[in-house]
Amino acid sequence: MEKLDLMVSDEIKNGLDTNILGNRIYCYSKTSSTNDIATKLAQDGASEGTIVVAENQTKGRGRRERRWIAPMGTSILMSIILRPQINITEASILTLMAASAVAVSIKYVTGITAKIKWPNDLVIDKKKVSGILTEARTQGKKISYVVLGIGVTVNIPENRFPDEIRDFATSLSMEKGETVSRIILLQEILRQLERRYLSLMNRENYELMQEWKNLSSTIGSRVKVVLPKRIFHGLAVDFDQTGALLVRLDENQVKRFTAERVMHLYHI
Ligand code: BT5
Repeated sequence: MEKLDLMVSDEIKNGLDTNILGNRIYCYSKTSSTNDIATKLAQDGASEGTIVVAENQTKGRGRRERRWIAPMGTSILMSIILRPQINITEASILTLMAASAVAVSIKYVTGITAKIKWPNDLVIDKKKVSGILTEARTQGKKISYVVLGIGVTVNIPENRFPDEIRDFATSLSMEKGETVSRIILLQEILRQLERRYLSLMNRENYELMQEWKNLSSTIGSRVKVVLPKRIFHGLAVDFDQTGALLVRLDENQVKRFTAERVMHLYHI
């Protein structure tokens, strides 16, 4: 019989060779949102690298309080506490770093190519398979902690795919045609993330940005950028060093968009 892939602390620790990420692991079969639990832990002084993992969330969320949907036991639902020595203006680089780490891990574990759709989605042939939610608490201009929330849809078969997301989402098992080990993928994500996090703390931002650009599906795409009160169309041409998107508008002027201002980005 196939071994059940349960997200329990002992399984996650078994063979995990990271130094920081996963040094404390909290696992829940059901919780509100792993980001909420991690935020509470961070406020109470939890150390960098503490992670919170759940099989099910009753209030799983994305940006702007949008819902994150993940049937019980199907996904990686994880939040990681970081205490980086960077300014708040640099916080969005953490999202990019996490997106690269997840894309590289998916490739390594499954062989599947996932691309990064700016700012925080991972897509396989335009269908979303993962989303990242970065939430930071600041003290002055400095960050006191960051909670990096990562959702990856791993094992949902076609016939169990929730109707709400069926048209634009996919799972790794659907793409691969077989079940994928969530534990192995989660461990790889922690490994890849730690490597990039240490590089970032060593100020090796340039390499991270290059990698991220190479993994991006947004650069070179025609895009529709939806802000709260305006919509822009153009060609996504580049990112700047803060991770903001540069779009050559149809009127030919280049406009810079930050993730905080953009409600939706469509590749058209
Ligand atoms: C995100 O937001 O993509 C970030 C998602 C982060 C989820 C993780 S799970 C662990 C941690 N704890 C949490 O509570 N959250 C984090 P955003 O870019 O706003 O995208 C949200 C949109 O993605 C929704 O409005 C849906 O359209 C779509 N969506 C929801 N569930 C999805 C799924 N399983 N697969 C693909 N798309 C989904």
